[in-house]
Amino acid sequence: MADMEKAKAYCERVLAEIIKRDPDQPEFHNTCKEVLGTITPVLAEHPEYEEACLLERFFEPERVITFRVPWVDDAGKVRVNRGFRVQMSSAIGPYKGGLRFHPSVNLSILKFLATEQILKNSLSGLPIGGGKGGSDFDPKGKSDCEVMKFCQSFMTELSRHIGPDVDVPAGDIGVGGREIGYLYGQYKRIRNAYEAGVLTGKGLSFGGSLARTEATGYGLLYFVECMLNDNGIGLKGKTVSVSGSGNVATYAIEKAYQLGAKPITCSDSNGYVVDPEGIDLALLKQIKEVERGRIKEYAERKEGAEYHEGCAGVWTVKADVALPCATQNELNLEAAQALVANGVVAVGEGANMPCTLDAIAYFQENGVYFAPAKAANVGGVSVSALEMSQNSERLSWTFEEVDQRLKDIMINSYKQAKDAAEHYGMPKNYLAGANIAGFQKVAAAMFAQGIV
Ligand code: NDP
Ligand code: 2IT
Repeated sequence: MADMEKAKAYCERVLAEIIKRDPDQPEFHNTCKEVLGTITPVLAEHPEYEEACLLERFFEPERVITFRVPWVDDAGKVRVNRGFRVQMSSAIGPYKGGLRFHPSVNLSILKFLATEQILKNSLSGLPIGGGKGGSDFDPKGKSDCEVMKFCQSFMTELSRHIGPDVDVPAGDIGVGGREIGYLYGQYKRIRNAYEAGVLTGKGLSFGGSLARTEATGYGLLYFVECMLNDNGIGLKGKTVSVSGSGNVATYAIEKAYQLGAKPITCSDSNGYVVDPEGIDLALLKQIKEVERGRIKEYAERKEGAEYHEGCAGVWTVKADVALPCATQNELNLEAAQALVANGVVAVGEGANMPCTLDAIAYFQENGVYFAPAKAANVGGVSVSALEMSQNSERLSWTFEEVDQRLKDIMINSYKQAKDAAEHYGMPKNYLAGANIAGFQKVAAAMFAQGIV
């Protein structure tokens, strides 16, 4: 008991210090609060961690790089963006995590994502540390040539800081196959070497892995199915509301169908679509992946589908399972109340921290099964790590082999979250379980490696 009180005081002190030191980083504070609110039992078992300032080191990035990204647009005008890479933790492997290109990108968001990535990567069971990067560049409305020029300038600087055994970026919001291709081309040109393992999410003809495109969305559904089966509910026949219409949302919808559920919504930052017949996946892919259009066009082209302005409204649609797959803080307390009032049984986070802390608490208080991002969306980075393995052995595995490994990883992620939650007396609190299981491994590695 005394140990628990001491551990709690340690967590509170560290959180207060983080907020005082960087008062203008609300997203990062949110992550720190969420993690520190759940890992006290581990710290109570390991009083030596406090003496080693383990938490102070865990939440302080090993290195943060920010840089200028100048480029010239199609009209000949010079543009200047800001580039970042947060190398958060190399305790259990090289820094690993995506790049986000979105006007909202700043240090607070990237530190939150990099911290989540440490614990997520630990839960993957694969040897990867935590990192995240990106830029406030907005790919929307830019020509392919402009995107290429931006990517080349971004990589010209980033290339000094990454490598197959150092730091391995991949995609995230605004960074997909097109961007990774341009980034890889420039890296290869600068290094004059074919170091395929420096980036993941590459095209299949130059070292990409089968099933990486599908991995995050598929993995989310494997996790949610496993959680529902384990609780005697099942996924078959359930209606599913999905937000977003990018990489994660699209393949979550695809796998939901394959597992016998019916996805009825999707969205973008302008609004959302409801299709009571079930989302037409071919039409969605045509609009978003081929034409790079807006989700509004879906309702214009599909009879029976409705479009509504304002993306948050998607959570007012009645569904059995809700899968937020767009961005952080997209599902707040009000949305959680609407979902619960409509009888939602489970929520699975495809995006990183899409639910606010009060929304999560509301789900848990109301008996909604809650699958937290760091355990439920680990499929993407896991197949990235499998891509690194294939690059190292200079071989390509079949889709079936990668997909089977992905399934095993997701089931293992669920088990780790479940077992840790049970072990520490918080059954079904998969968020606490995921934080604890992810943290234990990283903390043990940090402690064993001394004060670095
Ligand atoms: P994409 O760029 O492919 O798609 C993002 C989607 O989210 C788009 O529909 C976009 O709409 C919407 N969106 C973005 N920002 C906002 C916003 N501020 N408000 C409302 N909607 C928004 O990205 P991904 O699908 O790759 O990523 C989605 C989420 O999943 C992110 O949180 C990401 O960190 C997370 N994730 C991604 C992984 C991956 O492998 N790609 C792995 C694990 C997690 P619009 O076009 O209008 O911007
Ligand atoms: O948030 C994430 O896990 C990702 N964007 C994927 C990172 C990766 O390295 O594949």
